[in-house]
Amino acid sequence: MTTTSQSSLIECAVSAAKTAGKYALANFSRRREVVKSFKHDVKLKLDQECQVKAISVIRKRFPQHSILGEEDDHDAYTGSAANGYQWIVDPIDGTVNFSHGLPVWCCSVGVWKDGEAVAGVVYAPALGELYTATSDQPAMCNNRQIKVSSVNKLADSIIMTGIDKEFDSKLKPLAIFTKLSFNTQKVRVIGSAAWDLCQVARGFCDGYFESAIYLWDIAAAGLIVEKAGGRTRMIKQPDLRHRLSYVATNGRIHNQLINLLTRQ
Ligand code: LIP
Repeated sequence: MTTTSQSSLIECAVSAAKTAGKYALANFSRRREVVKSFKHDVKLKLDQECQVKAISVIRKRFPQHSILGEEDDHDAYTGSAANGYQWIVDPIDGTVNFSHGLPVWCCSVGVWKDGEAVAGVVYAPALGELYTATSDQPAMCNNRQIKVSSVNKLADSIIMTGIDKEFDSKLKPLAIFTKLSFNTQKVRVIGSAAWDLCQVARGFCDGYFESAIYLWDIAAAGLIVEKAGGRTRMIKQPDLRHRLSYVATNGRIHNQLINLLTRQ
């Protein structure tokens, strides 16, 4: 891929993420307008409105590309476009945080070509943080290069994780949380996978794992981790609902973390 096309992709992804993120922040007083409530999740009107904002930016610049958004009717999704480009959008990642007024939430826009991430943007407007990466440019936070940590022992690490939306149906996330707690320095559950992954990328923590996360949560931030010198792995590939199991680390503790997670 030519550098020009990468720069046009990242420019559009930044514009889409910032348009959606700024709209969410400007409408923060409407954060409690709920479309549907679940026991451990919520769907907001602003989720839908921010996705429309982001997609309108993408469609205007790349009308031939396919787009997968968290708020879509996923049964209607027809997969990546004939030209191989797929935009993957989470308009508000950390929706429950956002709805309660917590500042840790972000808009994630990933661009994949033939199934490989080529550009990723994570914009956390309430924190003033813009994370970017392309397959041929390093990971940046607010235009400053970021790198993963040098922690090389799992026992000395902070691992970010999450409790998935449907955890009532199984206790697996809690069992993993317990196992991680005994084998790391600390485990953190912040509530925004894309932001968590960006903390691995900038070396503020050392790994991330969720047993049930969605493609739009990791599509941009996974590339940002890799371009910051880290490693990622889909332990379970996306199912028909785009749900998967995902690990990301600073590279140095990668095998230690995967061995712990896969050990009975
Ligand atoms: C959230 C993720 C988080 C996960 C939550 C939820 P959403 O995404 O960012 O890591 O633990 O269950 O999936 O729903 O806020 O876009």
